[in-house]
Amino acid sequence: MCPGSFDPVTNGHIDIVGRASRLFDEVVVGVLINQTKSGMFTVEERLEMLSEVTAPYGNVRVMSFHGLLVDFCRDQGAEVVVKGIRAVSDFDYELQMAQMNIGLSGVETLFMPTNPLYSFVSSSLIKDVVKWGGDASAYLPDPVLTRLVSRLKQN
Ligand code: COD
Repeated sequence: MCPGSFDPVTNGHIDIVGRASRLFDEVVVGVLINQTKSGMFTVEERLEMLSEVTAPYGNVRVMSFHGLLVDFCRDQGAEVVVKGIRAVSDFDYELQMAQMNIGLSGVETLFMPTNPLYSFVSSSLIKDVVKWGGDASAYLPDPVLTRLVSRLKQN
């Protein structure tokens, strides 16, 4: 299980999903439906972009979920959550979530060190860079960059 907001999916996310797809028979990418945070892209748009960019892997399914991650893992038969760690600052929060999740249901969390090419990449930073005309082409897949640029032009 690779969960997240994916608003939008970046090359950092894809790197983790791709590496997970080599370690496990099947990978579920779970997009959180967050009722309190609307985001730039709708959940349907995020699913579309994720499906397009993960299609080459063959063993990756993209789905949305709401509520607890551990419940979604149980429903999908996923026994391991895979998380990318960019920096020590990620680790503090991720460790807390991993321990809560194992306490709630026994689901394991596997931390993968980020590819150094993407260690500073986050969806929110990328949106800001593109908004102000910066070149984010190294950090986003082409179809995602195209959609982001056109979304920002509309706003
Ligand atoms: N390089 C490597 N990995 C990265 C990068 C990068 N550049 N950017 C992001 N990642 C990885 C991280 O592992 C991150 O966790 C994941 O991708 C998703 O990132 P985001 O930013 O899209 O998503 P988040 O951090 O907003 O997602 C948080 C969750 C949805 C996973 C979390 O809130 C959750 O599990 N919610 C469900 C409710 C629940 O169960 N709550 C109790 C938790 S204990």
